[in-house]
Amino acid sequence: MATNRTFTMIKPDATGANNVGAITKMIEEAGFRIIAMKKTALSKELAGKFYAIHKERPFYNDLCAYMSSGAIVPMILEKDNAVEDFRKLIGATDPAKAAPGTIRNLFAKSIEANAIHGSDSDENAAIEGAFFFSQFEQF
Ligand code: RTP
Ligand code: MG
Repeated sequence: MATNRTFTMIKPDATGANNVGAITKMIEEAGFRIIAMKKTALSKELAGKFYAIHKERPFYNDLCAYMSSGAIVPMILEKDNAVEDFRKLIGATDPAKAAPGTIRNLFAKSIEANAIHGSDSDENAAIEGAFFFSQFEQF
């Protein structure tokens, strides 16, 4: 996959609060093009697979329960320097530390229910995008 792509997922707290439109608007206004998008949900088992990298972390079980607690909106996004620029747009993991005007500053409820995911590398962006979308769903 081209290195100008990243993967994101609007999390259950934000879909539950009807913030999908507001968040998607911020993403587009920041210059990202939506290449793939859908509304779906994860079982606890699939959430565990998606976040397998965090298996040994103390928050892993809570995270899997939380990520399967409601609807999610996964997306593949395109922009120059996508991974790094998107992490800046969403802000720090803990909304109390997220810079003003970032998506997590505006919409996250807690360090766990923090509104949105953003891939941390080009390699993970490709893996995570392929977890949710086939090549025929990317435009
Ligand atoms: P993400 O992968 O979702 O974009 O978030 P991130 O890189 O900013 O943070 P990461 O360390 O990868 O953690 C993944 C997600 O786990 C939840 N978390 N809970 N209770 C806690 O201390 C804690 N720490 C992290 C968050 O939902 C975080 O986004
Ligand atoms: Mg992460």
